[in-house]
Amino acid sequence: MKSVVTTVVTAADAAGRFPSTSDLESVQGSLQRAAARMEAAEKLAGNLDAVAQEGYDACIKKYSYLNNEGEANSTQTFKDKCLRDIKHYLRLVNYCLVVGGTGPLDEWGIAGQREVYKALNLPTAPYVAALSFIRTRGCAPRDMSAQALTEYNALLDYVINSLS
Ligand SMILES: CCC1=C(C)/C(=C/C2=NC(=C\c3[nH]c(/C=C4\NC(=O)[C@H](C)[C@H]4CC)c(C)c3CCC(=O)O)/C(CCC(=O)O)=C2C)NC1=O
Repeated sequence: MKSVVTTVVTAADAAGRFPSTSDLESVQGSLQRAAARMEAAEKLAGNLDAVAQEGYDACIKKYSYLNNEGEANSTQTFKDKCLRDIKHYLRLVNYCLVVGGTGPLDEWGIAGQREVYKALNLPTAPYVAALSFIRTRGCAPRDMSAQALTEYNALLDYVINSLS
């Protein structure tokens, strides 16, 4: 599993050197943000189903053609899979918050996603709409502290970007 520590150590290793001062500073910076990330992970986990549902509802409202016959939200199975996909992304965001790096998203969410959606003939814009809506909904201090929200939003931006 890739984390802030393994990323830095692997890079230094590959270059045949010990981690430099700036490598260590980046690890230290990440460790200092760990409390904020853990808070975000905990709050997200506690509310994940409701957050995913809101994102799903917003994206289907925006792209209501998806409900038409033959489209990707037209059957109960498809609806369930769509909501499940949004939950997958949120769960991966959660793992990234815990490990302090984008490894889980990169390896399990983003690698190959374009090919999968293309093969299944699924548009990515509704995913972007769902996650962007979710991005606008998080609110500090109501949902989590400002620092935690910054960490959470950065990962949402990262996924949104990968799908845009
Ligand atoms: C852990 C990371 C992970 C992701 C991200 C993931 C996505 C994912 N979504 C899939 C299907 C699917 N995903 C959707 C989703 C949608 N329907 C809509 O109207 C919208 C466009 C969209 C929701 C925003 C649908 C309808 C299918 C089934 C498509 C089909 O069978 O033709 C499939 C094919 C396998 C299956 O049917 O379960 C994968 C791999 N799987 C994973 O393991």
